[in-house]
This record gives sequence, C-alpha cells and structure tokens, in this order.
Amino acid sequence: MLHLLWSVYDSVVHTTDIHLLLVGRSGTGKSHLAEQTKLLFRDPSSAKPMTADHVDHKMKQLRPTVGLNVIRVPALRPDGSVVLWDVGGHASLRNIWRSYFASCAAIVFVVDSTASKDEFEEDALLLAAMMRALSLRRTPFLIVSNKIDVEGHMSLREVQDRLRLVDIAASTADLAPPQNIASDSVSGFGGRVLRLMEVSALRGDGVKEAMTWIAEQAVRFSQLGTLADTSD
Ligand SMILES: Nc1nc2c(ncn2[C@@H]2O[C@H](COP(=O)(O)OP(=O)(O)O)[C@@H](O)[C@H]2O)c(=O)[nH]1
Ligand SMILES: [Mg+2]
Repeated sequence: MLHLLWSVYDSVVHTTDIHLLLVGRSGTGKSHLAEQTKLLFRDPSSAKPMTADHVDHKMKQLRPTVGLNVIRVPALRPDGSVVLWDVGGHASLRNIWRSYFASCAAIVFVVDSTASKDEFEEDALLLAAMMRALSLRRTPFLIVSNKIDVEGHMSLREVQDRLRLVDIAASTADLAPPQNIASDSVSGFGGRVLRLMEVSALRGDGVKEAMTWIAEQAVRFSQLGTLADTSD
C-alpha cells in the first residue's frame, strides 16, 4: 500500500516521468538489469568514472527484491526522466504487478536463458497472462533473455519458441506479428510492439541497446496518450 501511495505521489510530482515496469520470475536478473542500466546511463558530467571492480562491487551488493525498487535513469531520455520499477518476482508478489499496469509506459519482461524447461513454461504462462491483460494490449513489451555470459545458454530462437512468443503475439495483436520476433519488432500501434533481445545484465552486454529501444517505444506510446482500456 505504501508503495502504491508513493508511486501516485511520485507521478504527481514528476509528471514528465516515463515508467518502465520490470517483471519476471524471481532470480532472472531484473535487479541486475536495473542496476546495470543505471550504471551504463549515468550522467558523465556528474558521475565519477567507475572502474570494472567498482561495477562488480555494486552488482555483488544486490539482494533479493522485496516489494519495489525505484530507479531513476534521466539519461535514458533527453527531455525527461525514465523511472524503472523493479518489482519482486516471487510468486506471492506477482499480484502486485497488476497495480502498476495502468501507470507504466512499457514492460520489460526478463527471462533467464539458462532456465529449465519447467521454468520456461512458468515464464510462458506469466507472459501470456500479461500480454492478454486488456490494460497492456497496446503497451510495448521488451522480452529480455538474460545471462548470455553463461556457456550453454539458450539461443534467441530457442527462447522465442519456449515462450511461444509468436503464438501469444498472434492471439493478442490486431495485425499478424512477424514470424521471428527475435530479430524483428512489430512496430506501429496496429500490431503489438514487441521485441526479444538478449543481454548479460551482469556484464552489461546488450543492455544499452535493449533499454534504449524500450525507452524509445515507451516515449512513443506515452506521446500517443494512454489508449488502453483499463477495465481489467
Ligand atoms: N551469470 C549471470 N548471472 C546473473 C546475471 N544477471 C543476474 N544474475 C544472477 O542471478 C541472480 C538473481 O539476480 P537478481 O538481479 O537478484 O534477480 P531478480 O530476482 O530477477 O531481481 C543473482 O545471483 C545474480 O548474480 C547475468 O547476466 N549473468
Ligand atoms: Mg530483484
């Protein structure tokens, strides 16, 4: 409740902020992605240069998320601030995700590219439920395949298939999505704005590109006004 009140207060004070909601099972790397984004996009004029050891130390300090981490990343967007909402992914916390749907401008859904078949099945069900939510029908989605620094991780194509992304997109979009979401994105707002990209949140590989893309989509989406039906 306190978090909800805080986010309402925050959105009143910072009306130009754009909110990205980071979701996914516990342990997929949401907090590492949020922290890495903050480090990669820090303002060079106000920040001291950081050594690799310093970044490593920051990452090691991260603890499992209870509730919500709010991370402001002004440099992700020139004319306003981007705020990451990193919500806990434990099963008991997932009902809370829904409270943020109407106020976020984009979703970042994180999966672990080294996960088991059963874990991917859980990811697929969670993702499908979110993509079917009426309040998110027009919201851009970035699906992040994380931990690609680990040898033997799944390829983007395998992740796409395990998540049944093309089927989910097809059943929730007005226009047919491309067959390979891993390399294309459905642009424009007649279809879904959806993209699958791979990163190592730990090392930073791919993080700038992925977060820049979703921030741009979020800005476009919020400029169009919230067209979403928020009845669910
Ligand atoms: N190898 C590797 N491990 C990662 C990566 N990102 C996160 N982890 C590890 O995954 C675990 C969970 O990370 P965390 O960010 O807390 O996940 P969250 O529960 O989704 O917020 C931690 O032990 C991290 O060190 C990554 O890109 N590569
Ligand atoms: Mg976390």
